Amino acid sequence: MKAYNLDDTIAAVATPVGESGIGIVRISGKDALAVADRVFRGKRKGRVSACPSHTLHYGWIVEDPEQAGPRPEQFIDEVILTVMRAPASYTREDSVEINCHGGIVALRNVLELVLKNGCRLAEPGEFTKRAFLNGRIDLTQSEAVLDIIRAKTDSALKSGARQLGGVLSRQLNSVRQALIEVLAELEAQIDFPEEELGLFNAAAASSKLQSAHRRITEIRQGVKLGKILREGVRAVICGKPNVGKSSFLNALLKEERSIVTPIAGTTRDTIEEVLDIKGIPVRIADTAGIIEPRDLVERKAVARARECIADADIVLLVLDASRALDARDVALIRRLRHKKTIAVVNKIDLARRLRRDRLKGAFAAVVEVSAKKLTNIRAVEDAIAGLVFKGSVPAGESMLTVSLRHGEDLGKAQKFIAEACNSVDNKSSAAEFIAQDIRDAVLCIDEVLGRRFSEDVLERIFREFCIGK
Ligand SMILES: Nc1nc2c(ncn2[C@@H]2O[C@H](COP(=O)(O)OP(=O)(O)OP(=O)(O)O)[C@@H](O)[C@H]2O)c(=O)[nH]1
Ligand SMILES: [Mg+2]
Repeated sequence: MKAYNLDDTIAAVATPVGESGIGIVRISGKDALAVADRVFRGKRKGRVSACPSHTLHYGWIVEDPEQAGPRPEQFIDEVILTVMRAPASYTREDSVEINCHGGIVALRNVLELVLKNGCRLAEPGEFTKRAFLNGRIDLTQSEAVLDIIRAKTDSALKSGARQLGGVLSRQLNSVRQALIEVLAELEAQIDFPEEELGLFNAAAASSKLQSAHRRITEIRQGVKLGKILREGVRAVICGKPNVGKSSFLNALLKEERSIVTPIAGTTRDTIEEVLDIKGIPVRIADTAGIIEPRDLVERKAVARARECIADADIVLLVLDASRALDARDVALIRRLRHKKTIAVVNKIDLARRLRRDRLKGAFAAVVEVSAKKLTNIRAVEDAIAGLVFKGSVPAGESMLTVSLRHGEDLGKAQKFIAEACNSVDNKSSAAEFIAQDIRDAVLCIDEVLGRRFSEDVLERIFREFCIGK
């Protein structure tokens, strides 16, 4: 395992590049306050390093603050500087945040000056990595930071915040604790087999193991949900030309995103947008309705539409209520029979020719709408959410953004627990083997919490972060 270097002082711009009111240069490490002394000239006399923790200081970033009376042209930026002393900071190290003006040049110059005065440029996620290595948060909480940054809907944000708040850590720690208790009893029995201490109560152990298994099942259910909240579901709108696919996308988006005309074959390429449907980020694509491509562009559009349908979690097949189903509709319906498909029967404001009974049994749901008059669009959203969650997003304990990594480790932990439980119930293996299974289960849980970690795993997690976080 690599020895993680926590001895140097890191710095980075923590805000996005571009013009903004404020931009922040963040510094963390044992020299953070000394570095601040070397670049900051406060309005009030005195060094930053002599200031108490959690104080704000107004002043200027200058090349050489010690020099008597630097001229204004030597001033780099007018700033507010925040001092946070270890351990009461994000990283648990001495930290300084410099609130500069948010221009690219101002920020770059301040950062360069800070780097020249004893800092190293931070790697992506290094501030959060330090928070983890210094023991302020565990690995699940570190990952939650990323979930919060990336959240695209309120539910995703809430879920990330719960995980950062330690809900998942507490649940896992309590399962871990229960396993350790059983393990201790088993080990006592292994160490003192002759003594009738009555230390190992098989029934009690079995019930503890079962309960641990059950609790991990609940946590794992959050895996699927968490993945949905983070990555969203993919939906695709397809159907024959001119049935109103683009109109329907616009109705869902409540804006004119896709071009709508009475001419068949208007949409010649796939258009993708993200919608928030009851907290689920839904990536939705409008496809070209072309069936017989006339040129290369249209041939490519058809290929793209097919790919989109193949990748989609949910297909929205738009049908025209004012026309009877024809062979092409039937062929499309047949092609979609392996997908989760919602039939969106559009143009119900017109005289009806499409027979309802022809659609029976072929779809996960059938919803009748008018994209033009915006009738019943909500019902489609309900149907989508229904397919994803079989109800709306629950806001309960289980709603945690458990990543795929956790899913795998927790699955392994469960296998070991089941094995151990089985052996206890059937008295089928020696105490040593049962103890080993429980130890392995604990190791898997430790992996998720980051009590044990490999450089690889850390690398993978923090690589996803932006610089400055
Ligand atoms: N009456 C009525 N007309 C509609 C409705 N939805 C769409 N239309 C009309 O149908 C025509 C085609 O609409 P589009 O949304 O471009 O259809 P599309 O399926 O995207 O067509 P392509 O991109 O060519 O495949 C336009 O003239 C729309 O105004 C509806 O609910 N009622
Ligand atoms: Mg279209």
